[in-house]
Amino acid sequence: MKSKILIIGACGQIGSELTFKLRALYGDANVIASDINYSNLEIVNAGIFEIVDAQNYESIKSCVEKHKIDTIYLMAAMLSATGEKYPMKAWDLNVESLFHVLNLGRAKFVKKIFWPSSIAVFGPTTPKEFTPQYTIMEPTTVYGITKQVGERWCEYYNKKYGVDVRSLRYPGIISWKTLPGGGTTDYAVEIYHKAITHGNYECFLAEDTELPMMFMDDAIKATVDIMKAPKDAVKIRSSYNLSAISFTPKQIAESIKAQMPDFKITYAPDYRQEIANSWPKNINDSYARQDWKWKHQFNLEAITNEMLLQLDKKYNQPTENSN
Ligand code: AKB
Repeated sequence: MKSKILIIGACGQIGSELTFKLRALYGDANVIASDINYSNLEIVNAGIFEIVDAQNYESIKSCVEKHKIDTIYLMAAMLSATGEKYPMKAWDLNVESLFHVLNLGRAKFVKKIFWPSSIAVFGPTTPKEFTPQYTIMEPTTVYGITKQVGERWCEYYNKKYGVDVRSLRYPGIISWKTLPGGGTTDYAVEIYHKAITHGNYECFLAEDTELPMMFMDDAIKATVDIMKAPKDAVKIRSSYNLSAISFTPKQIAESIKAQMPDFKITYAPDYRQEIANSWPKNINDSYARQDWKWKHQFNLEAITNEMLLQLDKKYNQPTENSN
């Protein structure tokens, strides 16, 4: 029997692309997209869409019952930069939504759950190079605190109640379809948009700030792969380190300049610099590579090629189907 999937937060950067991928894999009728509002019309109009409030247990449960859902991807979250502006809102959204979904798992309404964690679980006392799976974790952002506490609860619900919850520590995700919102790594998406629309970019991080990053296609592949893996292969039930590439603003600017020699970058670090400084430069994800055979595909050059190609089409050669 095919699983019936609910994506909560389907209008967002990762949720929207995950929706299209899961529909391609499992069929339109088996993947229900949901969000708190109709903010992404491409998703709203693309298939079954429900309004679901991730902070309301009954709202999620009634959607689960209505569509006989057995698998939830909980993609709704407030990210690091916005979380620093609204600490309590970030705590409430990120933690309450996770509890609701874990409790639906515990009560056997759903069989399988995906919940994203982040490199934000690490902090200034974590080793910055080749950050191990098991290491010091003292996050200094509200977002990081919610992700770390969430990881602990995922593991707890798995060990105590047998809930099949699976999780990845996403790095910064680069994509061209839907803009990210409120993250510290967002610069690595904005820079491509501004390169195409303005030919220049003012970066809110310093030129030598190295952070772990990944192309959306790789992030979606990792998400699908960990959810497809046999239960016993998923040995870590807090969250897996996940890695592809790392680069600095200067390096991404150079890769853009290789294709657009006139592109100019300037630097005006703001409050997000401190957040970035607290995170690892690169990540050791050997457990994911061993346990469920994770492998990334896109390097910086391939990402830049694809981003500039797609954004040029989007802004300079719009078609009826462009969003
Ligand atoms: C953010 O910058 O807050 C996110 C993340 C690394 O989880 N992209």
